[in-house]
Amino acid sequence: MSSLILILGDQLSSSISSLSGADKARDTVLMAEIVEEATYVRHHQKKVAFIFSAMRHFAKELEGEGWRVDYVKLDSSGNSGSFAGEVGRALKRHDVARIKVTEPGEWRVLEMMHAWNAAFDLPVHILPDDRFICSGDEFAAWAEGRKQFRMEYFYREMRRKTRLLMDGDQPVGGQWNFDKHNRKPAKSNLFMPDIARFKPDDVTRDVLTLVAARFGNHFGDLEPFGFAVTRADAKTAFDGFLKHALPHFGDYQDAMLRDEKFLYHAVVSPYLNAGLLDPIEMCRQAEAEYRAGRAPLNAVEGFIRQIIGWREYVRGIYWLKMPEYVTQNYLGASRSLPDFYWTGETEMACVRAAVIQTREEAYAHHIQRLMVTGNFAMLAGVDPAFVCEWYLAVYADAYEWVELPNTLGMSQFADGGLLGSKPYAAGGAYINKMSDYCKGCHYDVREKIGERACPFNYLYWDFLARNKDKLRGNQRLAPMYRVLEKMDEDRLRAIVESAQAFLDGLSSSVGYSALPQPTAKKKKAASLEGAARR
Ligand code: FAD
Ligand code: DLZ
Ligand code: SF4
Repeated sequence: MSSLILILGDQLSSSISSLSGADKARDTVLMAEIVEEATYVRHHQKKVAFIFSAMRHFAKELEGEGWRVDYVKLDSSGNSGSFAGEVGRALKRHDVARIKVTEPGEWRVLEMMHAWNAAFDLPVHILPDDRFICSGDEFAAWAEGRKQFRMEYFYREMRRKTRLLMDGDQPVGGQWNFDKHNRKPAKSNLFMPDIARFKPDDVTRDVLTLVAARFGNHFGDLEPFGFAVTRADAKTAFDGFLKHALPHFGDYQDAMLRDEKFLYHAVVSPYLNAGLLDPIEMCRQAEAEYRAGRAPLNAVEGFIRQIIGWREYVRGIYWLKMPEYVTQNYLGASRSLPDFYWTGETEMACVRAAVIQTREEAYAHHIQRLMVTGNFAMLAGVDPAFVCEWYLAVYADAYEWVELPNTLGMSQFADGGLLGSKPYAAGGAYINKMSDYCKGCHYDVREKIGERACPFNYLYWDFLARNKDKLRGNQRLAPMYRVLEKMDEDRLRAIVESAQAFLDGLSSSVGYSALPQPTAKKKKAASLEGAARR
């Protein structure tokens, strides 16, 4: 039976399940550049260029391996601009008996696919995405009966399953987690490796011209463009990380430096999430560095935990809890996203650095996302729908399955503690300890109240006071609530007034053309409608 095999822009792996068992002589692969995918949130220009260029290179690789690939460019005549439209058009070009596709990473796209059987009157085979270690069913079985989910316990299961860093049935080194050896503040005189950057070839140059013309009003700098767009170059980038950065990965995982955008991070998430790199292969390579004595256990364990622990855990939660998950707003936050998330125009040096680097690179490392932009949004009470939309649009590695639990759950506590045990809320002291941002800031991190006080300081206490009913019972926040309860009334009033004055001064005018449309609310409504229909 001949098949039309649809391969999506984040399924660029030659081992993808939709290709396994397929017949090169009979089947046709369909890949399509889709305007709806680039604009349902208005993705960063670099992200769109990365995906289109990586798709074009992957299509060529498949053709080189003997596959028949029907590739629809964004500006191909008749391109309908949607997945359903392109599948429909392809079915007129090819005489096939069924449609095959690996399950998509987003619930939104899976919903579309569920309608195709009726729309095209053909069987639609949606195959599991076996690039992940834990299937949806396996995660659901693990989650069954647990009141709270904790990544640490899930991670141990994944270690046992993959046999990574195991000595028999025991973890190498006698512990599952070496985090207490990690998380040192970085010093600016440390040697920081450069990340690999790749010169755009002709294919990428064509894509850059296209993206500039069609998506030039999206957030983000398109050039200089240095992403790897092939598996070979992505592997080169990862090999560079293993050699130069992995040994310090754990030590400086939570550090931030003004002039170092990447520190010792791998900067491979766009490649991994698009399918250019394989998670298990990466972890085995990292383990080999430890076994060969080239990287310490705390670094290698920490790295492997991010991939087989956090990455798999957030995906499990996404599929377990969608579509309701997207509507969660436990703290009832309702503020609009301040404009400086798009412009970088703020006196807060830490936020400015994170936003400007995001605009330039479509990348910020985890602690910038969590403890700077995420922390600020939560303290300020920004509606999580707007926060999620921002994170989904601006990062080259962002797809809803990974972005949503990280943003809504981990960083905004909007799921009320399902994903993590406490809100990642912190005042300026934390940022000052882990970074060198505060030295050059307009605000004074030591000041708690008043115009020059660090906004994170008064917003932190204002957040705890404002959300007392919901958070007072959280054991991990109990010491902070004891401090709050003992706080002098006048001081608390002054804190709340400082917070109010600062928040009142924020502008959320959504005032220039590069700003995405506020689709988050519509998305929420659509999700609920979809859920109600089923
Ligand atoms: P490293 O720090 O070098 O870590 C290595 C790898 O571990 C990463 O490439 C990534 O694949 C994986 N990893 C680490 N932490 C996580 C995590 N919490 N969840 C999933 N994978 C993880 N990651 C995304 O891939 N896409 C997103 O859209 C995304 N959105 C985020 C939003 C917020 C608010 C926060 C706090 C985190 C988000 N993350 C997201 C997780 C993390 O910040 C990125 O994976 C990481 O910064 C990618 O950079 P890196 O490759 O240098 O990672
Ligand atoms: C993110 C993205 C973009 C910008 N463009 C395309 C595209 O043109 N064609 C395509 O197949 N995929 C694209 N993607 C990735 C999809 O949005 C992604 O496959 C779904 O969100 C499911 O994870
Ligand atoms: Fe950020 Fe406050 Fe430090 Fe300024 S003083 S960089 S706002 S933490």
